Amino acid sequence: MKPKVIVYRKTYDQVLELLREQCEVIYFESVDSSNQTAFYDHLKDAHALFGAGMKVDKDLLDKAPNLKVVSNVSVGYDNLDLAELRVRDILATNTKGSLDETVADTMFGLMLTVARRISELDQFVKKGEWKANIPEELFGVDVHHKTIGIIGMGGIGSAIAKRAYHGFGMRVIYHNRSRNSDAEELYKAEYQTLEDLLKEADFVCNMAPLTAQTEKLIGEREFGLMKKSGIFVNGSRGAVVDEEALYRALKEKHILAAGIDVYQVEPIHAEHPLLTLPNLVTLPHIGSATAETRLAMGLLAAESLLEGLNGGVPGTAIVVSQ
Ligand code: 8YV
Repeated sequence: MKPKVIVYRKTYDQVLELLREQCEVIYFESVDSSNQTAFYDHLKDAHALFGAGMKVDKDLLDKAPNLKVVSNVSVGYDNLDLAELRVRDILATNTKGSLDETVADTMFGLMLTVARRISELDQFVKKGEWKANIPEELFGVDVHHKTIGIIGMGGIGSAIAKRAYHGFGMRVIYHNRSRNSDAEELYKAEYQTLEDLLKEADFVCNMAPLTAQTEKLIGEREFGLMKKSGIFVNGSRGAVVDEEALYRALKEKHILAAGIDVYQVEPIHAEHPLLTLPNLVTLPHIGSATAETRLAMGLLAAESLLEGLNGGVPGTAIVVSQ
């Protein structure tokens, strides 16, 4: 009898084929009110869950008495109730290490777009407004040789530091739960308190994971500590930022500009005040969204799931069974 795996998010055929080698796969490209009953019916005898973003908490786990593995196709795992998983002896895994470079590319793209006003000037040309030499009021700011403050020096933060130090000659300062000696050695990264980082950085790049301790970590006080010439970018989770404080900081020009790829509520509502700000560049949570990387994430998540079902503890384990 093959173990039963529910896939609740669209993934690649190669990933499904890998899972089907050892499992019965119940595949939902997405789960919503139209198929939620079917999803819960299958959950009753499912041994593993595979997907990204679904809240896996007591309510859901009470409906899944046979669950052994939850495989997150994401590096973030704020959707998982780790205490409930641990007490039920359920292995949880993520896709750490498979998306660092791609997300770091996205964050640098966002930083450059904000700093050099690329979105705004693209529209300026396309609307036929380019009539003569560009006036200074449309100039952007330099990125190279400035100071980048990275909040969260994990795999993605380190990949950002690599680009900053080697690619743009930037000074790297960082704040993290613990010191990162590799980043300090490889990229001359300097550990700072959050307060000092916010005061010193020209670019503040948030990659802190969302936890009970980091919810609204960046709010009015923190934006107030930043330079008025400072640029803020967020690529981890929207809830790490107080969005009302971000709106006021940009509207009242306490900071120069910002770029965000993540939001407290996703998708962000078309009428949201943030979307009215000319000094904010927005992306639709595409940090890891390249076909190559999403396939690599899916294959890693599938391998982790299969290893877990076979009694192993993959390197991507977050919650190790007792
Ligand atoms: C998700 C992300 O993988 O990895 C994360 O934590 O936020 C994204 O890369 C994506 O949104 C779900 O497919």
